[in-house]
Amino acid sequence: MTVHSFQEHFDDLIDREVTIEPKDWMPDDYRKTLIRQISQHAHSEIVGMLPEGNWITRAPSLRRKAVLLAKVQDEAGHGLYLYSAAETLGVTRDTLYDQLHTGKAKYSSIFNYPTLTWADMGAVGWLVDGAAIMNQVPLCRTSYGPYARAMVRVCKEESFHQRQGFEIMLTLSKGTEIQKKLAQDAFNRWWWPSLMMFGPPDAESPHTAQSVRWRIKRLTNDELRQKFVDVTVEQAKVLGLTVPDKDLKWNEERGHFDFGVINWDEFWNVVKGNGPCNKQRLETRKKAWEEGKWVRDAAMAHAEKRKARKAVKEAA
Ligand code: BYC
Repeated sequence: MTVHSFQEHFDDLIDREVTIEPKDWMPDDYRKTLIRQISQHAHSEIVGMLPEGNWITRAPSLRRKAVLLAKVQDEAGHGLYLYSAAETLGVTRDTLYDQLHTGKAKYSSIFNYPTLTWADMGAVGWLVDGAAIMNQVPLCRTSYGPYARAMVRVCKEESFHQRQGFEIMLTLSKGTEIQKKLAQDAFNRWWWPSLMMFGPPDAESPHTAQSVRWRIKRLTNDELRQKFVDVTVEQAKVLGLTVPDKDLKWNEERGHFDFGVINWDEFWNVVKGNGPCNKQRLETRKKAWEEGKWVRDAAMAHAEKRKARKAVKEAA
């Protein structure tokens, strides 16, 4: 086949919604876009463990502690599936870790905000995992097979995460006046950063149009953000909490909620590394990597020993 016919075959698979697999020919830019998105997604899962990990020792009951521990552990698992999916595109895990630890790679802006009270565990589960599911359910049909398959399991677990967050918010909002205040305060602080998670407006998103054409993204940033607002506003009513947006209004004609202007300067400032916790997150991540070196070395030495023992046995 000529490059031209490889390209035609690839386009045909995309048009017919046949997944692209690791050994299939793919345009360089498609591969690069996937490595960028999947690795950023993996880094987000790993850094996303930090704001919640911070609360494991301070959870208000043994049940809450066990649930939070399980959730944070799931996130480690999601990161690992995603790094594996990225590796199928020819990049090594060491390269990806290096990009994260040297600050070259991006991860979701949301994890650069602090978790100040227990109610933040509710708000993170409800809003951050809620936004994550909204973004990730369509990715179960993304055009690259290993990414799509990883997303199926991730979404099942995210759905449990979202419900545990909602349940914390429900308990607090039906509790004492102080608990209700904590829930509203957490909602006020996490609402806008959650809307930013979907990325810049479509008109200012350099990658959306091409990614939609390649069926990597099935919906645009603005479409997903709108779906999230519509669903979450109704959930806030159940909780009896007020959405911190004076411009929020049902628009009969559009059949959607209109909402206020997002502070995109804040978003870009956080993405560029100047959010409230960027430095702390990266330092914590690097420290964990350095302090975990002996575990990695021991695992490698063990694997080498087993390999050598097997070789001796086979030779005998
Ligand atoms: N934060 O052209 P655009 C989770 C960057 S983990 C930081 O729209 P794209 C969870 C973007 O990378 C949540 N940067 O890009 C874990 C690009 O910069 P580069 C993570 C952002 O890729 C633990 C530039 O802005 N989810 O759920 O078409 C606990 C222009 O943007 C952000 C995923 O990663 C942001 N929020 O669309 C709880 C999902 N937004 O790369 C929960 C998979 C944009 O050119 N990713 N940027 O330097 C995606 O769906 C897409 O990559 C995005 C962005 C919608 C995020």
